[in-house]
Amino acid sequence: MQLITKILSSVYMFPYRKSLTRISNHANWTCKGMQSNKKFAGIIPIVDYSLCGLLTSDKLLKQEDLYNAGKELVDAFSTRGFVYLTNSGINPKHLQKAEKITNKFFNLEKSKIEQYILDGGMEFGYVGVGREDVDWDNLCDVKEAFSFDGNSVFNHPEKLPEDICPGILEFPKKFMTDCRKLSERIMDSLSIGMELKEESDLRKCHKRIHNQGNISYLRLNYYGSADKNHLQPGQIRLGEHTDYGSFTLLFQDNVGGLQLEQEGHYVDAVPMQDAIFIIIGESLNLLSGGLLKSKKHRVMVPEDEVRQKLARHSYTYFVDPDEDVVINHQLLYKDESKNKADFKKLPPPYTFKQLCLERCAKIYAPI
Ligand SMILES: O=C(O)CCC(=O)C(=O)O
Ligand SMILES: [Fe+2]
Repeated sequence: MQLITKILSSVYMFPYRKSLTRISNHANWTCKGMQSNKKFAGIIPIVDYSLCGLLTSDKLLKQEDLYNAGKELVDAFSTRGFVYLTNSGINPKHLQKAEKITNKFFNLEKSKIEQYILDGGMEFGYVGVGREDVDWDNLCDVKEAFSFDGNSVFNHPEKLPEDICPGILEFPKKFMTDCRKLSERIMDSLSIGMELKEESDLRKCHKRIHNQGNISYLRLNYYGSADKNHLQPGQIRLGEHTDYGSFTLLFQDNVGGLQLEQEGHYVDAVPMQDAIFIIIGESLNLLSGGLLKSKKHRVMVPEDEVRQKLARHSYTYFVDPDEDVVINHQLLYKDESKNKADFKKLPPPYTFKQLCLERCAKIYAPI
């Protein structure tokens, strides 16, 4: 009890965790009945990516290591749909910068922020409370966000709110470059781990990341203090949804609230120090012929009164296929028997762009 009080008071005193210190490190949790060499944080499989992460140069990267990590990732994504990736090599400084910029930007006067409102698409601009909702039948989600797509950050820096938030132009360049590089390594691991035919290599579906024709984007999510937002009973921070791209790299702070659907129930995704939470999106679920699972998730307000007072930050890097990729035609496996679809009877091609347009129409209220 004393320990819990101590932990909570340290979180309260440092509302946003100086060095992204999470509540505790769960790396050594194992689930009963699981093979002992598999590690879990609660229900989330942990994959150690040290041999393939960004600290390993392209030159030193070994196919064998990509294969081994790929097998572990495929095992986790095909059973659970998500993992905690440790030792990714993402520079912790990016997260410290993201924290500073997030605190600065979302505490500016609303009239300033609203000049940068998201207008068309989903990949660039500010979204305030009540503008975006994954489920309009229930109370609105209590969150704000700012999204940066690579095309804006790298090719149209004039679009960024540097005038009201100095530093917001530079930091996403480095962070997104690392996220892209890591994502490409993950794609290579998955292609090898899934034993895809060479022509179906996942990188071929993601050739234009950070350029026109691919909207992969970084999003700063800010869930304001629950007591200041006067939440109504039953109101939550982010409603139940699945992501719709290929996969999402999620960096969450130590406030908690993320929950994952598992066999009809929601289970807490307890924050894990220095790990990236990765979840499969609908497009990769389709492209893999259903092998990699795309799971529902949501963000709740913590029940604990101390934590409710904390603003929660998370940073999501959505890895999306190129807009013209047909997502409802399965990629080809080396093992012909896994290529289940009868290619003569395939449904009409449905591109990622079509999926995005449909989702945008559903989740955004008109300005
Ligand atoms: O903030 C979080 O932890 C989850 C965010 C999320 O699921 C999303 O933006 O799609
Ligand atoms: Fe999500």
